[in-house]
Amino acid sequence: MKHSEILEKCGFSIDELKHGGLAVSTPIDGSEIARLEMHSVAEVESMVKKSRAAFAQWRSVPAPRRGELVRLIGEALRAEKANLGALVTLECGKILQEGLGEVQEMIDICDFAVGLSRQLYGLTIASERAGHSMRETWHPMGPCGVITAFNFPVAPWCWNAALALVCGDPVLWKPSEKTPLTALAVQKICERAMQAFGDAPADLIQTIVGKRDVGEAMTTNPAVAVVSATGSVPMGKAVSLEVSKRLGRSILELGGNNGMIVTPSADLEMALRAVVFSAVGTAGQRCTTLRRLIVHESVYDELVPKLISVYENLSIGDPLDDATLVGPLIDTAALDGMEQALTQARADGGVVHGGAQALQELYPDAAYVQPAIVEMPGQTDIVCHETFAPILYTMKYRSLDEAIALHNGVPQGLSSCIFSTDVRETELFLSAIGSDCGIANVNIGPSGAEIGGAFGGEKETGGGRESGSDAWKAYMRRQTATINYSRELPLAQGIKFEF
Ligand code: UN1
Repeated sequence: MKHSEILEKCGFSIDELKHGGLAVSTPIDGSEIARLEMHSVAEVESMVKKSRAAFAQWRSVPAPRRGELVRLIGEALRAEKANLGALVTLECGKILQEGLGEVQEMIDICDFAVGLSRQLYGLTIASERAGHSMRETWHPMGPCGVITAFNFPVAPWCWNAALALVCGDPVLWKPSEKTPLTALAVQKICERAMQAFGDAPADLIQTIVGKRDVGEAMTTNPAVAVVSATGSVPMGKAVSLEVSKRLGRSILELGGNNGMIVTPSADLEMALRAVVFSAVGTAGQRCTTLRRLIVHESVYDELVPKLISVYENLSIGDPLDDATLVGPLIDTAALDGMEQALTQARADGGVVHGGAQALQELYPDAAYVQPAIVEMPGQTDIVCHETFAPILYTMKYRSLDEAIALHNGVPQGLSSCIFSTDVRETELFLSAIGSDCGIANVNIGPSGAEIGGAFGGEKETGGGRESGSDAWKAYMRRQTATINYSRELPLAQGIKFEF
């Protein structure tokens, strides 16, 4: 499909993509596909005001009715899956299967949120006083600002937005400046859904186009009650500082440096398949990408050479082509980052397999690479650093305790997994002295999480949880009510206060 055709199918007219200071290019060949007007800081201030006005109405709409809007958004996404999936591929370079998978995550979280809209349950609590009852109620919080990264340009927005909307919070979206088109396409879809809904408040869902300054204008505004940010650790630290300065609430989903432990009892065929998908998928640009493979010394020589030969035959190329498994990196800066990491790994004694730039003649302005496997003598600093590229560091271990220590010995704590058929090993990995990550899998790679679980992790990953389970609570304020239905006024803690 032609690039312009993908844009047209997502509802863009050629004219609206011609003017403005933000140039958007496709990582497929590095060519410019659009120019967009950017919002100014003053415009963002007025958008936040409008969001606040939308909140005044939306919070009074019954939650199941709010769920109806999310149902309509989910339906519209179902209808647009093929078009939006292709735009994800065009704008961020992930292969079409993964572009479609990302839209599927949006649809799934909408379904989840619709059910949730009838289940925003609070507790009832036993009161210590006679004739008293206590209960917790969850109320809407206020406008929710969502910052998203280029590598998952649409799904993380939807994990946040679908929950925020049923929770009664309007949404302001600041997408990565590298992927504003997918955001604007989703905004168009939401606008159609809001029209079908009928009486959604104006400006319930808004998208901010621009760079860091407009993101900051949103983040620092005290009217934005919740800020949810996905991206790099430096970005997350900046957001967290700004939001805490005003004692706002932030939800952070930042870097990962995800590991897999392969034990002697592992099914190595399964492990191999899981490694390839999770290390090479999205060209190593998922926050859940497998970056560290920690293999027992007795099976290392069986697994790693096979892996190296699979890597030699991976199809690298145009991500819109069905046969491709590895698309481009987002830009040449990412390529530089990969090359620097490989140079450092070699200096640390690592043996690099693959890792060269690919398809340079065909795409001189793009950044295609052969995924790399680097056999490391130990977990040096570069292994502890998240390089957003397809580099898989391999290391050997002797005892499971040593493997777990290596595994946890990095600053990030997002996702993790163990391949083993020994229940003692797998349960230890999942126990309090096992993996220290927010996600811990058994016989599944670290990437490709389902939306039903809470998504996020500890340490430099930021501690936030999005998507499933009870992540919705972060988008609401909890109110504790104590109700006295007696004719007395006893004080708690048995305090006497007679006058
Ligand atoms: C991300 O890279 O920011 O588990 C999100 C996964 C996807 C989400 C990745 N469901 O890999």
